[in-house]
Amino acid sequence: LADKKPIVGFVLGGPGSGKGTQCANIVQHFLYTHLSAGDLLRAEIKSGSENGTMIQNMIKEGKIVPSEVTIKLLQKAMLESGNDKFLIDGFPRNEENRAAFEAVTKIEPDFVLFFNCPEEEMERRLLSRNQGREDDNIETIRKRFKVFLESSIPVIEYYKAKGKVREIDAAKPIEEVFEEVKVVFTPKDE
Ligand code: UP5
Ligand code: MG
Repeated sequence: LADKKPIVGFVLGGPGSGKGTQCANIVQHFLYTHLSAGDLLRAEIKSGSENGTMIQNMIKEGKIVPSEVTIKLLQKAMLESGNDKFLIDGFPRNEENRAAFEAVTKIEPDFVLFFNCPEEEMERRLLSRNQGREDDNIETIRKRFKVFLESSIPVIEYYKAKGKVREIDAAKPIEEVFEEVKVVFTPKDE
């Protein structure tokens, strides 16, 4: 990481848009390491770290965890992976996340995947996920949608203005979404 600039793609989209599902597909076909910021934060809660309670409370409220916490976890995971190509899933979620990541790591994303999906469909998916996530209840889901619209959409707009956004219609079945995703990777990797 120190001597070579890694290749980074941010994977953004609303709660339940399919970021994690599609990243799992991508890493089976392309040589990227998938880092979900949400998964790293949930692992941090489980590990019993001193930040755990704070993180848990913020996730329950659909709020964005302070960027220094998330960035530290991402940097550690990047280093430990030994890879130099990353899909960073669910981060950055606001302008402050974005600016802090670029300032701290000196990394700018090569591309941004944006999974665009209507709220009704995302809500349906989250309510039927059944994986025991503390934020998959209708009250928290509404808060997550609001934070996405107010704080995360501006990040996507920022990268759109830089020509980095690859927008995917995420409302289709998983396999059809992946067909669209593959196109983004294939010309670059061949
Ligand atoms: N599913 C997926 N694709 C489907 C399709 N095409 N058709 C039908 N069903 C589909 O998918 C969700 C569900 O839908 C699954 O059951 C799946 O099978 C099905 P998934 O791939 O998990 O969607 P994803 O977009 O990853 O949804 P997720 O709930 O993980 O998104 P969030 O962005 O809400 O969650 P995340 O884990 O990124 O963040 C959670 C919280 O952590 C945030 O609210 C915030 O409080 C905190 N956080 C931070 O503070 N900072 C960060 O940087 C990151 C997170
Ligand atoms: Mg996810």
